[in-house]
Amino acid sequence: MPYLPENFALLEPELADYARARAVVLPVPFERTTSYGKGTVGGPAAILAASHQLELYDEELRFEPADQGIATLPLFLPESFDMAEAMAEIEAEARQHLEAGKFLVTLGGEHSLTQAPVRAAASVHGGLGVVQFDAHADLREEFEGTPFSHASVMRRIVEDGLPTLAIGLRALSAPEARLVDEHQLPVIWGYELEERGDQLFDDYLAKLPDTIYLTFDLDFFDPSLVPATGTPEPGGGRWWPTLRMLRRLFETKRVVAMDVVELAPTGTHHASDFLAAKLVYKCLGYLAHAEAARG
Ligand SMILES: [Mn+2]
Repeated sequence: MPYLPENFALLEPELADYARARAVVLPVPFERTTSYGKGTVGGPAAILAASHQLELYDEELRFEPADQGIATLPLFLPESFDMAEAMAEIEAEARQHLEAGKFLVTLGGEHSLTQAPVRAAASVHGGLGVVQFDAHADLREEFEGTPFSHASVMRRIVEDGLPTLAIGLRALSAPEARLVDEHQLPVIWGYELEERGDQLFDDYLAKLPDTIYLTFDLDFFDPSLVPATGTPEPGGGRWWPTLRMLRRLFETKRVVAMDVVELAPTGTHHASDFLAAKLVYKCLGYLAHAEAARG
C-alpha cells in the first residue's frame, strides 16, 4: 500500500504518518445554514481529490513542503443536530490535535464551523488573533433564525473578545458596517486590495497578537478564479497578491491553525477545487519556511 488515496497530496505513508507530521488536515463536510448556493458538503472531498494533482515541489520556496509531514484525518461530522453541541464536538476534535502540537488545517464545509477550531486554538494557545479572508463580513447578529449561521461566524468571534483582521470584504449589511465602525474592527475592503492591500496588511498585522488563527473563505477570491462557491462576489483577490500577504502572515506571526471553507464543488469547475488544494499547500510551505527560518 504505497499511496493512500484519501491522503492530502497523495503522500506516501511515511510523510502522512500522524505521529511525525507537522500538519494535520481535518476534513469537515459540515453544511447546515448555507443561504444561496449549496454544496459545501462536498468541499473537503473535492479539495482532497484535487490535492492529488499537486506538484510537491514549491518553485517559490525551493523545497518540498510535504517533507514536514502532512497527516490526513478521516472525515469528521458532528453527530448532534443542535448547533451549539455540534460546534462543541468539532471544537473537541480540533483541540486534541492542537494539544498534540500539530498545525491544524480544517477543510470545510460552510464558514459557520470556523468558530469551533478558533475556540479550540484560543484555549490551547491563548492570546489569539483571527485573520479572515472573505468577501462577506459574517458579522450578523443572527441570520435566518440562528446565531450559528455562516453569516454570523465572525460576530461570535468578535464577541468572544478576539482581535480580528478582515481582508477583501465587499458585501455587508448596514448593521454590520455600523459594528465595524463602533468596534473599529480592522478591515481591508475589497476596493482597497489592488491599490494598497500590501501596505494596509502590514500596518494592521503589526497591531495583532503574535499568535494567529487564519480563516480563509474561498469567496475572498475573485469569482473568475473561484466560481464554485455559494455566494460569489465580483472584485475579489487575485492569486499572487494574496499569496504575498499569506507569506507575510506566516513570516511575521505564529500561525497555529487555519481553515479553508465554502468551496461548493460543481463537478465542472475543477480550477476552483485545485486552487483550494494549492492554497492549503502554499500555506503549509510558508509555515515550514517560516519555522525553518526561526530555527
Ligand atoms: Mn464567510
